[in-house]
Amino acid sequence: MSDPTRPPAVGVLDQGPAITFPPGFLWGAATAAYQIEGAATAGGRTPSIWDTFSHTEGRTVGGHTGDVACDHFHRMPDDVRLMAELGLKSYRFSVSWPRVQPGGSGAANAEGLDFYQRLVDELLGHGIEPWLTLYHWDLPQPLEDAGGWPARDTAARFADYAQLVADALGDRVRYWTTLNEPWCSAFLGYGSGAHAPGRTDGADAVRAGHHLMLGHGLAVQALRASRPDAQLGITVNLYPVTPATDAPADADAARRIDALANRFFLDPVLRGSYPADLQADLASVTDFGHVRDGDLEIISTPLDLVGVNYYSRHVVAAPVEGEQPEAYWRAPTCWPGSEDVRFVTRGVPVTDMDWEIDAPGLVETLERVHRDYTDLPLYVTENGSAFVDTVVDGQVDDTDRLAYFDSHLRAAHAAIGAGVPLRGYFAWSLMDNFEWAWGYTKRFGMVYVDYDSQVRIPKSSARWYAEVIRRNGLAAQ
Ligand code: IFM
Repeated sequence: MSDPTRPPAVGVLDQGPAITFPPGFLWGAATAAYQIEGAATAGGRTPSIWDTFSHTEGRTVGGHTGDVACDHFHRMPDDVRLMAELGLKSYRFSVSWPRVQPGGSGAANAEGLDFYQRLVDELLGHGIEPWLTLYHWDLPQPLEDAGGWPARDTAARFADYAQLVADALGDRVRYWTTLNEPWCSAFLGYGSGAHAPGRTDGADAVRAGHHLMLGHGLAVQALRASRPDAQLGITVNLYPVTPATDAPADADAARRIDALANRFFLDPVLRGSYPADLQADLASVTDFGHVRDGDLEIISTPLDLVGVNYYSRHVVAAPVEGEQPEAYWRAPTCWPGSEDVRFVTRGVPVTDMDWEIDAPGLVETLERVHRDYTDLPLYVTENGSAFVDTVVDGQVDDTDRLAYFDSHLRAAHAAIGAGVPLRGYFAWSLMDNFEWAWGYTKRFGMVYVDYDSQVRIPKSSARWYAEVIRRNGLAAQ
């Protein structure tokens, strides 16, 4: 239930008229394998870095792990029925690499693949378009033991894995995302250590980012060769980065964080080069000697679409002696070479993650990608919010989350009006799930999950979203 003392979660964009999205707009919801599947040892699945990390004391809140999660592995047909009841046009899920290729190399695991074959068939049987993400952070542990993403060979392993999945599912899956949020894999996984594998080395984070993108490019080439009709893309998490004041030093702080958070990935993938200012900023961290001739051509292999995950904005300021950023994802070690930049809180309403609610930032982000980088179709592949939910009489009235969705969908519509070729929107998330280092303490779902009984309860936001899909738009407020 919403906290009546908290200021309303919307109000940053005008609320109001009924709006209609273009015909064929792809309405969906997203999840990720380790966050919902559970069944961590079923059918030959071996540990990923997230199994190891979550089983290491002190890494996740309450020592929570994805061992059981939402038990989606065993409840998949019911979960797909629920998606159909909500009227989803598409479902974005990720494949667990260690389930389909235990250990991260060698032959496919037929039992693991069978789960995704059944999932895809079930979706298609309900008229729901499957949208497959190959990598949502669950690197097989043996590949981490061999060096992880900072090691170049991991990129080649990823391309082999992509081929193996394409061989099994390419006849039925049209939409493919290679990586989900490579910034998180690289900079939370190897920089701040807040995510698996929990390493804390700025140069490794930069190398990891490069090899993730190299793996992406190699995977796109493999998929394109075997499935010419597939719609191929990558999903990046983007933030508008705003200086706290007009001071030139704050503007420079914003430039630096924008380079690390956004342009680090957008420029190589969509322009085939690293930004010169980023390389200069990182001079004390790395000489980019890990970038070999030809890498950037592979990384910028043409795509069919770009996925954007949007949650919030960064407001930053020049360093002040002795002040430290607080939240884990803003921790200095996330930002190699720019550790001293301050992240400023503006006092606007926040979600349960303490992320500022900023719907206009979605318009800015989409417009920027379209204006500065590409004419390709864009999709919001994740957008959503964590709030504290309470079950009252078997119902969850999540008005804050509903308002968040409403304001961001109005922003998405405004972006389309401004000429952005936005073709779809995926709510994060279909159901409550394992929120990484936060374990089960943060709920992002439109569907409430009782982790003891595994009962699912569609929240008010789910019923509201079903109506949005039905009318292909929003009713007047
Ligand atoms: O839960 C995550 C998801 O796995 C990736 N994008 C952000 C979500 C909320 O933190």
